[in-house]
Amino acid sequence: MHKDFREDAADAAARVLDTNWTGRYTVPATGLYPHQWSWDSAFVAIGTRHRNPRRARAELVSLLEAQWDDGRVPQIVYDLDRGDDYAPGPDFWAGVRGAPRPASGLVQPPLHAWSAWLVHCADPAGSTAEGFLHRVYPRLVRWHAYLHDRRAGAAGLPVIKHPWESGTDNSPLWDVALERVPPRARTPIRRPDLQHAGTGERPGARDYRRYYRLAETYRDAGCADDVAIGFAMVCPLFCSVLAVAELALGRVAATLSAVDGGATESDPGGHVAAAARLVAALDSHLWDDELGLYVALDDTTGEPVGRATVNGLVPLLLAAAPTPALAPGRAERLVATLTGPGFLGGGRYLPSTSRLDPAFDPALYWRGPAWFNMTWLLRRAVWALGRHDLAARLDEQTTLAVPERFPEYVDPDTGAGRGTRQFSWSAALSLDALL
Ligand code: 2M8
Repeated sequence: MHKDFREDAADAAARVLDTNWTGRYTVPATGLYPHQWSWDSAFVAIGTRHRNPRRARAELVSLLEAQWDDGRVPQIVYDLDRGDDYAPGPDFWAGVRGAPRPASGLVQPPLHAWSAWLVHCADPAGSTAEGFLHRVYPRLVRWHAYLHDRRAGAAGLPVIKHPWESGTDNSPLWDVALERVPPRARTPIRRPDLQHAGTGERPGARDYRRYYRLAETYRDAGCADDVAIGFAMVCPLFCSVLAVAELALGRVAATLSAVDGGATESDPGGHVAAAARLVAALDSHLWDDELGLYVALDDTTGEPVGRATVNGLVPLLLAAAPTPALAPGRAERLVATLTGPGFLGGGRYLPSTSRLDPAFDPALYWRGPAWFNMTWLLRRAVWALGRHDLAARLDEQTTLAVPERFPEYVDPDTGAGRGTRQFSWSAALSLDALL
């Protein structure tokens, strides 16, 4: 990419992030998503750290201040002034105990420790002066403990209780389990989202009835995790991100021990051991040899979900980690799948669902379009493996960001923007890729 183009694009990305910054956190998009979202903030901080590390730290601190008593970090932290602009809103979750702020009872992929480590590394002096790692470390430990302890499934991997928790809401990975959920909810369903994105680009009414029903059932059980609500899935993206986050937390712990001579109770080895356990369980339970990637597992039935999605490629992030690494041969197979006809070999950009899957739809949200966060995750993985050719190929999506006005996602063949525009993580991760 030409230097002037890079600088202009980085400036444009930074402007999106400035516009979406509320003073405490960054909304994913001003119209469609007017509150704070959990993994969006983690991605946003990764981009913001380059231009404004103090704000990147504030982004993560504000999210972690909404952590529940039981350790969970909520999917959404609501802005009460915008209560009706997104559904379900704060009223839906009101009355559930344990949340210090109005928030959803669900969670999202645990990228935060990794983000915190990257944010610290961008400005170690400012971070140390603010005591950033000291502030976030205990909260991140409790967050991971919540997932390991309260969300433990039969395979020794954490389960998600709702498709929203995967971050990939209508991925085909959840279709069969979702079919078992009655498509009826007591709460009237409102769809303010459809004022900001086309109906063909958002989950449909059938999905929403089940999303509400599940969320209602979980809420009515007090968001207790020992109550079966009819949906408990193990997601390869969620689990591998947790393993990467544990490795990052190990680095945070080692840094804290070094600066204060062990005064902070931190346990670098424990985090690496937790990551190793996750990787071993992922390798034993989620690998699909026919598809050549990792799949989801239905914790209720014990059945694997043999669908090829980008979620199943994300464990490639663990292939180059010094310890623990994936089982022998897996990295090569994942790269072959990534470059094969279902993904990069079949079209220009990285689709969220394999082009060979019967549900593939280039316009429909997580069932085909190319997302900037998935491309960023895979780019990190192939770069770490020394596959700079593939990293350059994945970088091609970044060139779409400015002309398409930082879209939520793009058509994986034409690159045409889809969903909402001026979307924060598309801007943040483009900024990260451009600098
Ligand atoms: C989408 O999810 C929300 C529910 O959390 C929705 O569809 O309304 C997903 O793309 C999710 O990954 C993302 O965090 C969220 C906000 O950008 O939007």
